[in-house]
Amino acid sequence: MLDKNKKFSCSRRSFLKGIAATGATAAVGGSIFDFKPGSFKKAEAATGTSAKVFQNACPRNCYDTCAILSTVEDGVLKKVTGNPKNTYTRGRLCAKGFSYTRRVYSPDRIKYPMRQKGRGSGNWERISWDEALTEIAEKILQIKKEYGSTLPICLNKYSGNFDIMHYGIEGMFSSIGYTSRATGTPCWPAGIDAQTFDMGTIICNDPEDMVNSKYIILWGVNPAWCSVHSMYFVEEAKRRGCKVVAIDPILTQTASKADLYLQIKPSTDGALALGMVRYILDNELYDADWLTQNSIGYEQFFGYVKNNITLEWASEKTGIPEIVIENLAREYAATKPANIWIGYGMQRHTNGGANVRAIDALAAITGNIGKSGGGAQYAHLQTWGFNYHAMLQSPPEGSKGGKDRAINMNNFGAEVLGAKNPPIKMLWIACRNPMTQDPETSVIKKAFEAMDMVVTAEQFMTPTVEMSDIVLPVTTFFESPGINVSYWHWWMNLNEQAIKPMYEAKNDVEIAMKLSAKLNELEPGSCTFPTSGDLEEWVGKEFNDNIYKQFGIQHWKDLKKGPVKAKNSRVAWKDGKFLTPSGKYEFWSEEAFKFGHHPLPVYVEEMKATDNYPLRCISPHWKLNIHSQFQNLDWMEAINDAPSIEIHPRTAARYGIKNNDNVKMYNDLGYIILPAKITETVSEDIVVVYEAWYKNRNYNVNYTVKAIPADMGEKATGMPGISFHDNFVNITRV
Ligand SMILES: Nc1nc2c(c(=O)[nH]1)N[C@H]1C(S)=C(S)[C@@H](COP(=O)(O)OP(=O)(O)OC[C@H]3O[C@@H](n4cnc5c(=O)[nH]c(N)nc54)[C@H](O)[C@@H]3O)O[C@H]1N2
Ligand SMILES: Nc1nc2c(c(=O)[nH]1)N[C@H]1C(S)=C(S)[C@@H](COP(=O)(O)OP(=O)(O)OC[C@H]3O[C@@H](n4cnc5c(=O)[nH]c(N)nc54)[C@H](O)[C@@H]3O)O[C@H]1N2
Ligand SMILES: [Mo]
Repeated sequence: MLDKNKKFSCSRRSFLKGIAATGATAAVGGSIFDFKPGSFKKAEAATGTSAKVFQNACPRNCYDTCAILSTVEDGVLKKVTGNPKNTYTRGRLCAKGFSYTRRVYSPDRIKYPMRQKGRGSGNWERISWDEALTEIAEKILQIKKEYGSTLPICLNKYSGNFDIMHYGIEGMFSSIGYTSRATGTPCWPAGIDAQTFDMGTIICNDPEDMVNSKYIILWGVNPAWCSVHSMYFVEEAKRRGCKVVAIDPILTQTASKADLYLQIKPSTDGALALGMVRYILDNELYDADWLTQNSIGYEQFFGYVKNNITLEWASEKTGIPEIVIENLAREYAATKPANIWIGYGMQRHTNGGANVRAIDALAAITGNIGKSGGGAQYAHLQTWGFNYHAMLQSPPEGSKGGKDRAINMNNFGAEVLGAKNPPIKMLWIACRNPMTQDPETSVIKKAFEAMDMVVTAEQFMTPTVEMSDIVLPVTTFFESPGINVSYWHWWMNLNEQAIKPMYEAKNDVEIAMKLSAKLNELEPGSCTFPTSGDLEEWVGKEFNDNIYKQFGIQHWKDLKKGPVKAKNSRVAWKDGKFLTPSGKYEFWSEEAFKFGHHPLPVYVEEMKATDNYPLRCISPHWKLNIHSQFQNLDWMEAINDAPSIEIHPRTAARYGIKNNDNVKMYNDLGYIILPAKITETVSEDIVVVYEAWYKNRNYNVNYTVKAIPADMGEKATGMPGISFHDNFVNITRV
């Protein structure tokens, strides 16, 4: 399924196209935690008579993809709350979600199209939509004429808005010809490939099923910040007698809620998993029946572990005492069902994929895969079988260039600068902030500087907009309709238009329509994207019978009554039918070998510190933003901590650094200066700087992060992932 679509160039497109084509979903069955939605009526009753309540859906790149109820009075968005009909969201939002009423009306919104005289100059002037579109369309046509194709035009779109309709941005690009596309994802690809080699694709249990677990390992994942609604199910499992273990180099808020916290040395998770496997083997605690019935290659895997892995070695690698590894292995193997949640944070390493394979193997040998309350949870795309009507557009007849050109999203700056025959001359940025989110910010900046034209469609004046020539104001999701599903839970939420678009803002799909009209006006036949259409009707065009069947609805408008949950299996791999070439769980994966990896889940050496750069900087996700979103709002600024660099007391003492001292963190790529926060929550060999964008603050860890690829990701997403956390630095007091 994934293989044949590998050529598709943009982020999740290969998956989505594959799912759209096959209508693929998981097998049937499953147990669901029963929630009584009593407070829903209260939410409606609380609204006055002139008030209307709308169904909305948070479209951010977040596990939780929340179902929202919004109250609108006299055309003004007054209140947002979680929709209690959704048994995952359970009537709650996160702090970011509750700030939406400010985000929509923020004085900082981009209100109308603007042109900047000199990138980075701040010298902006308001222009009309017609002027903006004319200038952009003329540039597209001029490039096509000069270079003989539209390949010099590059799209970089990713995760600012995961509404299904927003794949119309890719559609807009397909409809002008063959173009260059930022391909791959900075997010989760190494882990996807790992699970694809082991099981054939990614599928996880319904997170609501965690309540059935007796043992949960939260492995390199921080749901207390990054998936707040999941914590309810972790806590409920605990209440029912489950033990919770957290494994992370940082004592996170999640770890603080666990029964056991293991401060592992970064990038050594595979060693811990394999050490546990060794103990389980030696003590014959594995599930031999499951292995013989459902897997191939376990004999070779066991041979590898017996010959290469010792507990002593695992302990030395991970920094976790042998006795602790033994206890963990024994408890994990003996307590059924046991669930491992594998985070995205832990796979952002040069051996991240291999580490995920080792953890999968641990879950498999103990017979936990395919069980309610068990599993190796990573993600799923089983509810994404839409038509991709907005996305699937064809190039105009006679388009030159042959096919789209893939530009690695995870080395975007260098690849844009290096593109030849033809070079890249124009960028279109949507749902993205590469100037803060991508590695090697200084190289990204150079790439922007080298362009003839940069267009960014945005809501706020981000550092990426600052490096653009034209900015186009886009709507928030309250201002236009859409449809959202999650890569974690199994709900579908309709997003109704609740208020009129603010100022001159337009939805990205509407922008595509207007651009198409302008291109065809200037050169008839130059763009195949529809030039008009009703956005709500377009939502309807994303649905098909398979989706209706999966969610048990007759028509998409049924969703106006509230979110619905998929009816099919929410226990991954329950039927033991894996989507690997052999149809079994593959400890031995020929497919992995084809992609240049060892066929077995072996340990791959982690990257190590050097004399010049002796500290590893981990730059994970922050609680009060989602990447470059939310933190720019005044409401968030009011409650947020100032950004800092977190340092262990002993490390700080070694460098003569005290709390709040200004610290320069540097390597041969660049540096940043931040106040020190001395804390025992980080281990001695690391420093922590959260990835974030703060308005008007010179704070961006990615100035120091090199574009070092992760080991895996190419099979499923077209490009390897990125090792954000293999960033070696030094520090000094300034
Ligand atoms: N150092 C470091 N860097 C990282 C990471 C890390 O762990 N460490 N994590 C990485 C990960 S996992 C990810 S997913 C990426 C995320 O990086 P991005 O995909 O760039 O994500 P966001 O910053 O959430 O969104 C980008 C922009 O989309 C805009 N936007 C929102 N809605 C819309 C819309 O409807 N239309 C348009 N046109 N724009 C919209 C927002 O205002 C925002 O400025 O960052 C990566 N960067
Ligand atoms: N509040 C908030 N929520 C978010 C996001 C956000 O930015 N803010 N981003 C969303 C997105 S796009 C994503 S991808 C997810 C990310 O969700 P998570 O994966 O939960 O979050 P991260 O912060 O990327 O990483 C989780 C943990 O991995 C740890 N880690 C790093 N290296 C290692 C390692 O080698 N071994 C182990 N065991 N742990 C390691 C980090 O210390 C961190 O605590 O969250 C989503 N939700
Ligand atoms: Mo992500």
